[in-house]
Parts: sequence; C-alpha cells; structure tokens
Amino acid sequence: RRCILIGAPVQAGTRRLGCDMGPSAYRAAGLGPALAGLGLIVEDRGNLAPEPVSVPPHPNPAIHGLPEVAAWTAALADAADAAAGEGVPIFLGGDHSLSAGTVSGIARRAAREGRPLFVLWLDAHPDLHTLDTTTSGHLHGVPMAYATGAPGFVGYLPPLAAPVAPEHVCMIGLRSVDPAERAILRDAGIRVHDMRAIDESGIGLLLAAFLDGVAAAGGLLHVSLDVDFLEPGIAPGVGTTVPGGATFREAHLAMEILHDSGLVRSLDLVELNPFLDERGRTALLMTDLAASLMGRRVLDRPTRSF
Ligand code: DIR
Ligand code: MN
Ligand code: MN
Ligand code: MN
Repeated sequence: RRCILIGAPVQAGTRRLGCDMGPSAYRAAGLGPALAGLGLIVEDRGNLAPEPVSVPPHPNPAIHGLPEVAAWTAALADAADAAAGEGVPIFLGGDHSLSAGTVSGIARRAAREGRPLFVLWLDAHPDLHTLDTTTSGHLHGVPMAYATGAPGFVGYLPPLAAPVAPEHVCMIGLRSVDPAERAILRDAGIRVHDMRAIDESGIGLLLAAFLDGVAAAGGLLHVSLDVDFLEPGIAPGVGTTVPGGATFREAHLAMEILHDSGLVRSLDLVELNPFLDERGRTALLMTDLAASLMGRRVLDRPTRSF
C-alpha cells in the first residue's frame, strides 16, 4: 500500500494565522517515517501551491479570503482525484476550507469509478455554512455545504463535478453548531452524532454502524479529521477549541476501527495551528492518530468484518 503526503498550507479559511505552518509540523512530528514504519510505501510530494484565480466580490461583506479558497479548491480537487488513483492521499492542512477541494476531488473520482463516495467528518463543527449564511466569514466553516451541493457557491467556488449525497455523510463529535447549520442538519439527511451520542452509545458502535452502510453500498470513504474533534486538553494546537471533545482513547479506537474496515481511500488532517501548540504535542497526537488509521496496533487481533 502506498501513502501520498500532500502539504496544503491553506490559511485563507480563517483570520487566525498559523495553519499554514501545519504541513511543516507534521513533517517535524515524523508522520512520513511513522507510516513507513508500518511497512507502507510513503511518498511526500511537498506542498501544493495553487495558481491564483479571480472571483467576483460576494455580497456577504463578512467573507474573508474567497479568491484564495477558490484557488485552493481547484488545485486540491485535481490533486485528490489524481492521487487517489495511486494510493491513499493524506492531506496535511491547513485550515478546513481545504476540504472543499479534497472532498469534491475524491467525489469526482468516485463518480468516474461508478462508486458512491461516503464522508466521515470528525469535528466539533459541521462546517455547513453557505457563503450567504456565514457570519464569521471564515470559509473553514463552509466546505461540507459546498461539497454536498448546497446553493449559492456557483460563480464563486469551482463548479462541482459530483456532489456528495448528504445521506452518505456521517458527522461525529459535534458540539458547536450555529443556528443556520442546525436548520440544515435537521433537514438534509446527514447522519449526525454529537458528543452526547458518543457518551451514550460509544464511538465504536456509532462508527461501525456507518461503516457497515459504506461497505454494503460498495462505497469509497474519505475521512476528514479536524483537530478540534479532540478534547482541547490533549490537542491545544487549534484556533477553535471547544471543551468536551473526543478523548485520546475514543480517537484511537475510531482510527483503529477505520483501519479494520479497509474502506478509507483518503484522509484530511486539518486545522492544526502550530503557533498555538505546546511543544508539538498536537502535531504528534495527530500523527499517531494517522498511524493508527493506517494500521498501527498494539496486538494482532481478529478484525471485525465489514
Ligand atoms: C464556525 C466554524 N462555525 C464559523 N468554525 C469552525 O466560523 O462559521 N471551526 N469550523 O473549526
Ligand atoms: Mn472543521
Ligand atoms: Mn472544527
Ligand atoms: Mn446510497
């Protein structure tokens, strides 16, 4: 198996500076060697640098960084589509606006392969704002709306080749939902598990139920892991900490189950802000989680079948 590391130092999706240092921090934390140590072929393609595009001004005056996000979206969609044909691309973010590109690119590839794309969104936030509903104007809050074909992006972000069906999206870890997003979550058909659901049912059960559906549909799975999915006490290196996140054990269990499923086709590691980190501990934790997802385990054990 081959892993392709693609640096995406995207910063335009938030006014809080520092996410552009993310790819360097993952390299310093030893992500490449950690994956190679699992017997994987690891290819680090360095950082992407998109061509500038021009975008008309949007009527929502809060919006920040739209031309930059449009440029990244186009470049990342092409990179994701191409790399997913060669191995498992791992995108080293960069803020979460980068997933507008990675998810839409993988969706395009899945459509060409005639297979449905499923997305697992591990995040404190649903990132379901449209350009019209965002009040922060931070485009790290819009990628899932864009990728699922919500209205209002045409003429601003690149045209979508293949929108992701909302019923194929599962969000786990939510604990900060804005009013406009709450309305979408109520009506769109996305599978949502907030922190309370994790407390009540256990993350393993919730995740396995989703993965059973992916396997039954013959789907491809893209995983988008936002640092703020994690409890801030163990992952302080992010600009939007929300108390009460996933614990170390819950996060590793999720990664190990994802590995067992054999369904993961691509991965985003997003929102790491090394400027806010404590001696690299968040970068190291995200690196260990990626290694768990790619097959690191304590014991060999029979895997559950999906
Ligand atoms: C927040 C997004 N709901 C906003 N926050 C995020 O700015 O619209 N943090 N995505 O990670
Ligand atoms: Mn996010
Ligand atoms: Mn988030
Ligand atoms: Mn379906």
